[in-house]
Amino acid sequence: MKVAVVGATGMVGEIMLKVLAERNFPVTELIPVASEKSVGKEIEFKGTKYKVVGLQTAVDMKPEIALFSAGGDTSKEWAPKFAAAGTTVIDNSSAWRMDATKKLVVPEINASELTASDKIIANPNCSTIQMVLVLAPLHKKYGVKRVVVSTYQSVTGTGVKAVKQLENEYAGIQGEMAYKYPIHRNVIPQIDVFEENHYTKEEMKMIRETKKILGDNAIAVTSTTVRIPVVGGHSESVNIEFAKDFDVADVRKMMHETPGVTVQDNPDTFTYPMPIYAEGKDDVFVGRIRRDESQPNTLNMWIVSDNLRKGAATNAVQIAEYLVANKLV
Ligand code: 11C
Repeated sequence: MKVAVVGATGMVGEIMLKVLAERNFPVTELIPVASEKSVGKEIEFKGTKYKVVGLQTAVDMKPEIALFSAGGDTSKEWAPKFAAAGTTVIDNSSAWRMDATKKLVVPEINASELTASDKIIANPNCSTIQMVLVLAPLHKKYGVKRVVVSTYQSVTGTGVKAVKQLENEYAGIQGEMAYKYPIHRNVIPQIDVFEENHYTKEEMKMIRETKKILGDNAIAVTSTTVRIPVVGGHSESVNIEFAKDFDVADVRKMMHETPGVTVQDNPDTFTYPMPIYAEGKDDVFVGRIRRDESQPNTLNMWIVSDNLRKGAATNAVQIAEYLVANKLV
């Protein structure tokens, strides 16, 4: 496969290259793509050096697959150009996610919807992916009625500038700010811009994308998304009300059996998911599984995952793997 990675020098792009190599994706030719200021730079992939090229050069090279992580504006403009050249684009931005003509895919849940005519495929938001992976099997068995989620999100979700802000503040250095407020020794209850209803865009992504991926508009979701001074991954407190009653032991068993999910849940040994364990791993970790005793048919859980891995790069590469395995590219 001739594979282009658009945004190859960015934070997610670098992990995409790492994940492609780790999972031995059948890359015969790699095309690292970035903005004009990075063109000509060299990047290494599996021991071979490749020169970064610009977007038009990459389109002309007609890759079979292009993994995009270069922001919504680049995706809006360039994904259709790659698609017109016959490339299948897997896009990590929010540009196409809610477009009714595009599939929004978490492979373990809905890859079977993909066909060879899907030329632009959307990768969901990181905080959505880790939650829906856990919700999907529970929805099948018990019917999810309502989800209340509060997130504790890593600064890596914002990008290098935010990681630098945290490091600078930690070291007591004045530097550029990615956020309006200090993040070291702080918690910021705003991720992305505010929408008209006073929810943030990140919160609305969790609400809208969950319904689309699970294919059920009747699921009620409400979300509060919060940035915390952490780098290893996003954490989520999730409260789920089901249509039917459940057995906690059965929920735990289902979680053990769900591909891509690892259960870390033992109060006796103080075992629960944390970003320091999730960082650099592909799985979604779930723990603190317990009944919400305040109302019927309701469950509490704690979900943690490396937002740059399953929340972005790994999910995109898994979509590409599905396309290859099913001869859709
Ligand atoms: C964050 N979830 O943590 C965001 C980053 O729509 O893919 C990813 C934004 C997106 O800030």
